[in-house]
Amino acid sequence: MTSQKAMSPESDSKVVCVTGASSGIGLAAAEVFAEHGATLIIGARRVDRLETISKRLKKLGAKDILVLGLDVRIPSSVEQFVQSTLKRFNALDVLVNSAGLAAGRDPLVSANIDDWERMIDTNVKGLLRVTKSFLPTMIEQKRGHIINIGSIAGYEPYEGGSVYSASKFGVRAITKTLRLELSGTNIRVTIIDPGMVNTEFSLVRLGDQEKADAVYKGMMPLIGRDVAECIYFAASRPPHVNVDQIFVMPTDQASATKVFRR
Ligand code: NDP
Ligand code: 8X3
Repeated sequence: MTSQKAMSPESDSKVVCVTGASSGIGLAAAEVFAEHGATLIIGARRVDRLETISKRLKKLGAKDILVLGLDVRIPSSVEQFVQSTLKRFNALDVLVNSAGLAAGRDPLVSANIDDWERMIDTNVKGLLRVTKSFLPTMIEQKRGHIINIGSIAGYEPYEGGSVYSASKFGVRAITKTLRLELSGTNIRVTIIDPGMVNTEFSLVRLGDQEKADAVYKGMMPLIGRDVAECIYFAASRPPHVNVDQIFVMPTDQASATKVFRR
């Protein structure tokens, strides 16, 4: 396989912050950036996992790594996360907002209101909070790249997904708004919208490994790495290129609800 390093030197030695780096897409994104020599700040609630991951990232080629506990729902946690990052590196080139979740798959009438709050607090308010806290630095340094993880659910609602979908419609609206508001600042804004990715997402959503496995039964889902490579592609374009959006779906998934199963 040809070295991606040679193919796209743009992200080498960039300072890259990944939220939700303890699992799935965020973890895979951190790995790809590490392979390209980036300096990484990795955040999530499970710091023990991040510590282990950090050792691997170093071996993969990360220039420097800062591990920080982060709960995007808690303002003081976000504030501390951002301050620690800026204190150590005094700059941020790329922010990957991958922290997120779905909770439950019940119809709206019987859904658990606590689940709604978890999803909105994490996927929408958490993403907003982290982004807002890093933006003054990006504006001042006259460069930066915000990469949000949306979803096919941000375009196509499905039964049992009302609030998760609403949160991802929200991520799309926020991304577009930022793209408009940041015009002329040199800051790039991208949304990556995946279909089904086999991560811990379904386990978190359904709370049961058997049910989570059934989501991907008979079909070939994406893996975190597939999405991470899209993230890296966007981040490694030359500065005059803004990849606005990448839709990435499993070949077996033609829409939010049409999935081919063998
Ligand atoms: P995972 O469950 O594997 O990873 C989710 C990550 O988010 C974990 O690192 C978790 O870390 C972190 N996280 C969750 N809540 C918080 C919080 N309050 N504060 C900080 N970090 C948090 O799922 P994915 O990697 O699949 O999900 C990543 C993103 O991709 C999400 O936004 C999801 O909506 C989106 N997505 C996923 C798809 C899929 O099919 N898997 C498809 C389309 C989009 P920790 O628990 O340690 O805090
Ligand atoms: C996750 C993909 O189809 O479960 O965003 O909504 S789906």
